[in-house]
Amino acid sequence: STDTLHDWQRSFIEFALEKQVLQFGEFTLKSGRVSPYFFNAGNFNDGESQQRIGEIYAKTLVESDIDFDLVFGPAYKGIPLAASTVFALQNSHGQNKFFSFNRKEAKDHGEGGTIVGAPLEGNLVLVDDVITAGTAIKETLSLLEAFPSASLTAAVILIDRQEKLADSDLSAIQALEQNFGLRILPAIRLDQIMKYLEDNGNHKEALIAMKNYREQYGV
Ligand code: OMP
Repeated sequence: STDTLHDWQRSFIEFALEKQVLQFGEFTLKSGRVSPYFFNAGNFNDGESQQRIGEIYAKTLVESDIDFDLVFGPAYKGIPLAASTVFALQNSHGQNKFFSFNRKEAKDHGEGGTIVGAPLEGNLVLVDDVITAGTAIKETLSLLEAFPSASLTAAVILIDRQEKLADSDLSAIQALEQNFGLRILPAIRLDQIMKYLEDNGNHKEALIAMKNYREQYGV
């Protein structure tokens, strides 16, 4: 619920601030909305970051009890995420899972095909960084239509921005769950980040801007 913030979530938010993954300012999103904060997972650019986010994806999956065989990382940003996730699943949970990812450009020589890694079959989960309107996840869903023996059961993401879609009162997550029967598992939600900032007392101006933003676009 809104007010619970686990220690690991607090410590992850602190780490995201330290790595300048979580940034405050003025950012134009893919959706066109101008946001007072941005989560740039590309700044998770070292070994410690990969270890920590891999652990978070793995923990979120293990605690969800979702049954899956393969972790799919959509190109480009999902590729290291999938690798870190399967590493953490093996290393910390003794669960050996497959992983694969797509190429953005199809290859017509060598091994061919658009998928690298394990074949896309069975129950798979996808890993991605942030959800705003769900556009990135929908793109992956349509890519997976070419693989009828693969069934996508869930998507794990680091941050749920908890935004309303432009044309409805549903959040991106609610719409994906209703329209595609897809479970979306966020490690951390915007309301939890705001709770952290509230408790912490730093970034007061950013918090005010985030409250306004959330009033306008939030669910
Ligand atoms: P949707 O595809 O609309 O769900 O937006 C999520 C994507 O937007 C992410 O995968 C990023 O490419 C980008 N993004 C961020 O990385 N961080 C943010 O805080 C916000 C966005 C965004 O543009 O909405």
